[in-house]
Amino acid sequence: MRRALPRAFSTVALRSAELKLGTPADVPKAVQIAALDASDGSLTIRWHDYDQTSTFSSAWLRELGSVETSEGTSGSSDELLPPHVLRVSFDELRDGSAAARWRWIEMLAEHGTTIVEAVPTTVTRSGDAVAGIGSVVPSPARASEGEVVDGVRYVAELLGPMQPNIYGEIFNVISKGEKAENIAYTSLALGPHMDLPYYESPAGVQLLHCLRFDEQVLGGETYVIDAFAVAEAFRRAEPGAFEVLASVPATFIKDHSDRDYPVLMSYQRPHLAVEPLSRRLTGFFWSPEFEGPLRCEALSPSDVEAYYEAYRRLHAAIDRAPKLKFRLRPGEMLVFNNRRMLHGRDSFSLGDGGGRHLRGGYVNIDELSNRYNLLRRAMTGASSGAAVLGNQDWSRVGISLPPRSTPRSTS
Ligand SMILES: O=C(O)CCC(=O)C(=O)O
Ligand SMILES: [Fe+2]
Repeated sequence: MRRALPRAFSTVALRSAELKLGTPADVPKAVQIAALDASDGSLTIRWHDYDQTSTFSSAWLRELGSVETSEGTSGSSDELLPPHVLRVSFDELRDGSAAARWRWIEMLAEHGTTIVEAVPTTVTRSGDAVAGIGSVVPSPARASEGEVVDGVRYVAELLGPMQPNIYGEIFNVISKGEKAENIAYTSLALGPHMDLPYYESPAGVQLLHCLRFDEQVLGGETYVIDAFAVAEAFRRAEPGAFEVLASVPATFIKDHSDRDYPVLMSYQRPHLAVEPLSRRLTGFFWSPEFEGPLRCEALSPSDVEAYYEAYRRLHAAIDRAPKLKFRLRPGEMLVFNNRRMLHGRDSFSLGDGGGRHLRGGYVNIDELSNRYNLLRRAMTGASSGAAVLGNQDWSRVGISLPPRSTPRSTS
């Protein structure tokens, strides 16, 4: 069932926005308005019990009251389209204008996938302040001019600090045969998945920099799928199965103690996270290679059966979903939102003396959210946007920030 949230403003909520000191617990149960005036694009309230007048701009009120439904995101039609991708050159990001950085981050936040072209293997840092937005884009580069850093780190840090993880901050995707700590480090096919699903905070943005992809290598194409679009189409087609996968906790597990950095991590949660009032989708967790048996004691045998039936259906829907596929070329870096897009790869054979080498890393999803919010406000003046971050934020858009200077109070 879908239910729209009320759009009316509660006087209590408006009053709470006026609290300069204190917390929501200090807001009285009932708040009365003595006089209202709506003119000049703003609303002025004289409070009954306070010797105070508050003015709220209509833009601020619109943001406070706006509730976006899932319709209108990609995937609103039953015919799913392949994900969008923005291609941008490394030089444009490095030396370019604020507009280039904003376009890249906006695309990443709103559509989930970008490719940065011609990224060098290592980058020498130089004063990296971007004209006009220097203060909202804290650049690590400015603190360490002249330092030589990995290309993955350089691009990652345009978004925020790298996310440490069990594969190290920067990892190499090379076929290692028997010694592989992960199926990704073989030449086998990888079905659609997210990385680090057994973390409380799975990888946010994933970067995969192609260092080598020889012509004789057969296969090995990388692809992405918009999991949120698939889930919305799945909900329309199979509402019952959707609800099962939004309520039964799956088990995500990584049990590998025989490695340099031993790991035993497990996390239970439903595949689909939904906000309980509107049932809007806020998160998608899917990584079949890292899923273990259901473990919830509260489940009955029929719940377990329903889970596996629903699982098979969603698995098939993901399989059918349109993929955006790339045979990455050396220098290209695929940068995508691991919380919203599933990714995978075709199997490959190296051919005669061929090699395939990707270098990867992650940035926490909160860093993308932060950078997107700041740039959006600096570039457009808006304080909420249409990002689908998959970060389990109940506002769906991932952000609902108070505008910079309103409301104003006069005593
Ligand atoms: O080899 C690829 O194209 C992707 C590997 C992968 O899934 C990963 O490193 O997370
Ligand atoms: Fe992966």
